[in-house]
Amino acid sequence: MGQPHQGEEAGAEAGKPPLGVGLIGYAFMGAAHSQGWRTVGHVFDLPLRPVLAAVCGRDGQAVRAMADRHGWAAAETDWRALIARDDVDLVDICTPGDSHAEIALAALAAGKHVLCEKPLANSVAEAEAMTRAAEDAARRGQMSMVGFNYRRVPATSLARSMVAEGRLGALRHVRVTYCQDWLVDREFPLTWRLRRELAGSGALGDLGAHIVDLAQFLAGEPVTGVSALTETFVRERPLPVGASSGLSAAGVPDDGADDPPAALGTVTVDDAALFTGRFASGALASFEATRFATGRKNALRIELNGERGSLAFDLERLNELSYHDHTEPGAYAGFRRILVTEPGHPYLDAWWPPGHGLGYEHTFTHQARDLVLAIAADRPPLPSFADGLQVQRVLAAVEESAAKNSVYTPVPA
Ligand code: SOE
Repeated sequence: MGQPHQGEEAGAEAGKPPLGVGLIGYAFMGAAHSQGWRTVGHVFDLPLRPVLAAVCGRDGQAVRAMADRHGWAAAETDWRALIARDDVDLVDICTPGDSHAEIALAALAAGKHVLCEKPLANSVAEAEAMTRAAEDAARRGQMSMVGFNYRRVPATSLARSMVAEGRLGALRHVRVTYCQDWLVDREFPLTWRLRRELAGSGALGDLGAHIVDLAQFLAGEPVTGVSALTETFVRERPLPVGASSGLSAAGVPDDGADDPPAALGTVTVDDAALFTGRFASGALASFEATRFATGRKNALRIELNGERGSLAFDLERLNELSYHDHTEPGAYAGFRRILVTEPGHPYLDAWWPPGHGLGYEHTFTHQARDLVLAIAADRPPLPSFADGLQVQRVLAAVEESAAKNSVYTPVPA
């Protein structure tokens, strides 16, 4: 058998109908999604064969290098051209939030399936328009999903099953934190994530979106109201300068050599958000999202407390789930560690023998698997754009509450 042409797969996938993927955006999330698309067909037995058809980015040289590095068959510099390609069936949006709505609406109008990174949009209005378009498109057989990848850790999927089967009983508390520290250095430049017109918000939308979705996913119910504080600790930062930005300190085109000290720009988003919330059942929640937790690199921790027991997950111990069964006799009760690597655990049938753990990147392979299976079954995948809209409404209520000195603010249904 000759070598498969680029974009074709040998072996188990041969003969499966192709699903052409087009990726827009090629930074960290673009690389992580590429990993997922590249591996999913080799790990899971899927009814469709994902093909890395094209990747798009504004810098032609950089996107061609990324295509070569990550196995994309073609490179585009205009996202509209990517959407128009006949070999693209699914558009995967990994750009900053200010372009999510425009690209998703165009992709849905062009008859494509859509995977959109979180947060779904930079505003509730955008998220509402995207949700309407996605629900219309679903009636035409086009599927849409939001990239809340932490739902696809085997341990969090197992936790969801345990809550759904009543192992915790009536839920009383959810407490969840997502802590990073990459902004502690005042000299970190004013990149896109620190500009409201591009990112929509700061730690709140970037990290807070994850923990609101994960809390609602595990609890199985929506947050109905919040009281919030947000803060921007460092209000001015150096403008990006040098060849990579193409701008000198004075903000004019330059190769970056001999720049004077960088000019400062205003940070227009939050550095941290702390908020409490109430679930529909009356359970109480606490949330913390920060980029100033010095020493914490990507520390997501969540704990649920119910009448019959508790569950706790720590992203830094991704293959483990802590479980306390409160129905056990007191003498023997206590948190025990479930090593989530058994064949019967979510996603694990496809991977390694028990005890051989997975990592952060595998959540993107699982995300790709779940989306491909939904497309093949003509079944809307979760989390849907409507789920993304619910998160966007919580984020907006947080900002509204914080602007009114933490007054309790309902989340519109
Ligand atoms: C922030 O640095 C970030 O990259 C988030 O944007 C991702 O969603 C998260 O998974 C890792 O951290």
